[in-house]
Amino acid sequence: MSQTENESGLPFQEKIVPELLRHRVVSPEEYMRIYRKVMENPQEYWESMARELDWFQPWGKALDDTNPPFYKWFVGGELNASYLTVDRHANSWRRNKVAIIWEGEPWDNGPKEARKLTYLDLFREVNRAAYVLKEVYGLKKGDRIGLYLPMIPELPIFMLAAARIGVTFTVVFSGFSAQAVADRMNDAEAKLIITADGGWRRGKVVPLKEIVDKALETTTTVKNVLVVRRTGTEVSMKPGRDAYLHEVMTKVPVNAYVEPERMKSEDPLYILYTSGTTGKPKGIVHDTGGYMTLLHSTMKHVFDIRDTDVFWCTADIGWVTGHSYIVFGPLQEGATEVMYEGAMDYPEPDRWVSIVERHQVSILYTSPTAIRTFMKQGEQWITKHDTSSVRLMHSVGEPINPEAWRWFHRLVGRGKIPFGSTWWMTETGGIMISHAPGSYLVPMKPGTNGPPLLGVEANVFDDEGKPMPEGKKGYLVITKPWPGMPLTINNDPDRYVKVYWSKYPNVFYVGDYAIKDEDGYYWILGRADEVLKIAGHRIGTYELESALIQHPAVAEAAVVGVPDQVRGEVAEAFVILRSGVEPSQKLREELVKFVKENFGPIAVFKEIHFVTKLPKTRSGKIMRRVIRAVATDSPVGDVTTLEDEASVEEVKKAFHEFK
Ligand code: 6R9
Repeated sequence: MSQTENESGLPFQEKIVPELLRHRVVSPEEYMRIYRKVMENPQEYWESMARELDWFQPWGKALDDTNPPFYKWFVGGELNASYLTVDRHANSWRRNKVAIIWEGEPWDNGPKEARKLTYLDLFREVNRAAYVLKEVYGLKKGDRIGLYLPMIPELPIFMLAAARIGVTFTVVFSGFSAQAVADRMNDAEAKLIITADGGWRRGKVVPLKEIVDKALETTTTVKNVLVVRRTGTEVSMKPGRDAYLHEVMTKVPVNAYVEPERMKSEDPLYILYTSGTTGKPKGIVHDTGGYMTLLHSTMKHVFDIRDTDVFWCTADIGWVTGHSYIVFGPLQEGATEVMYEGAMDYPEPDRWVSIVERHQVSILYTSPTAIRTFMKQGEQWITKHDTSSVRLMHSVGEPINPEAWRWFHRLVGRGKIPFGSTWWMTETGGIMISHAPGSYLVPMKPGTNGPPLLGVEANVFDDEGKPMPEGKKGYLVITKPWPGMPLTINNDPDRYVKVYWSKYPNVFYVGDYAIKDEDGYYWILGRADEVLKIAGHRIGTYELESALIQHPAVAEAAVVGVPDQVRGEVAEAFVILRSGVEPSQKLREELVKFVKENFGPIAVFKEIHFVTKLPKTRSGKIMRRVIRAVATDSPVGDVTTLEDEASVEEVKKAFHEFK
């Protein structure tokens, strides 16, 4: 079955099938009218969303803004995220409804291992896991734990178990290496880390336990390691410190019940580390009440979630997208969702299409990088399967180029279903700017993010904080507090104020470039700072530079992002070697390998160039703007603040030698 684009000659937006959907198709003007009405009192809107959750204790005030920017939502309210996602459904007609359809990686024309967990199963597993945390490890409200697990059901189960007893968790993406694990455990002061003997990824075992052992050489607070047996790989177990989950579980009653803690709305739920412009990753702390409210609102309006749906967010739980739209968002709605281990396109490019077909996925949430990879592999892998169950799609993580949008919309969206690009970030907790097929849907335009959601006030500012005219590029900002916003940066409230709330008074500075068009749609163009999005993974240039200079051959390094056809962006490094070290192709390869081992395999370099000088200001700061201009063949602009102009020539020469 192959369709041609626009076969009816109609523009995409008129080909939507309204009978499948709950939304009203509205014109941009009509949407803006509804939006402005809501924005006369956004707190009232957010309260109407919050009321649809189950609270142990209702809140008093919707927003406490007495100590900006440390806003608190739904003050006085009490609730529990584990209760909302698990108990609520296990105690309802959804008890025997499937919550999670899980497929593991060893894959041979289908999964070798698969699990289906109903809401009752999930309730039991989460309670038993909470019992382990509470009774075996003695953890209590306010303690912190780390999770370094592959994409197996134990990961959401332990997240929910921690939330149940008020333990704040921090998940480390399983593609990060020992240093990242150690830094995060130390900053979060984690007492326990839960990991696995390994995880499958593209036919190889990721040695998670081994990495944890290395990380624990430099951690100060971690007392215990709990190990899930996943791959059966032989790992070393330190007596008194390490234990296997299945052994611990033999002591836990099948029907263990652990009372969910009454959490205050503003109590932290989790910490998630994310990259910024300088320094080590920031531990973004999310609250409970505001966060769960934003997720409910977006599951309803952006995803139009219903009991008949099979929801599939293809992200990894190690990133915020997985926290919000695999764990807390869909489960709070009592949805049936798909979760998978490994890669979407391994061992065959159509693994993901086979998942869609076999489970009749109806809502698909994926990334531009994934779509561009599928484009390269060819549409025959998609048309081989029936994907007509899909009724709604969105992408996330990076800007989507119109070609990729059109291609995917034609092939999987049959040229007619709603397909948006949801803009948000770790800090926002959930989606902020997006098409909303669950309520009012404005016509789609390939590549856009659409208008801000109801309740969210955004803008595009110039350097002085004046709104940019339509069609002009500026800095994306959020101008009103929203539920789901960070509580703070862990251990560093000053940094929270400085990074997000200091460029403009009382306005949240995002760090993205954007354009607002004549219809009020936003087009987010990419980061305005030293943050890369490699295949949608957020990585600071600073982190890659630090990884490079740990190599004994490297004296200095500057990393910039350059465009890449599939991954959106990749890194390009300019390296000064220590005296006496000779540049060579072998060394280049060694450095790439070194960074992958020491930072993580998600670091993808286009090239590593050797130079003897880097463009710096007189105060010694590397001018990445100049380097990026060279690496993207664009004009270098003003270089009057440079210490040594010859450095630019040298970077140019190095770049052109290896283009
Ligand atoms: C959810 C997530 C945040 C950064 C953000 C922006 C980019 C995310 C986007 C998008 C254009 C979209 N980004 N979604 N850019 N269109 N639909 O990705 O969080 O990892 O914190 O990254 O991702 O640059 O600033 P996070």
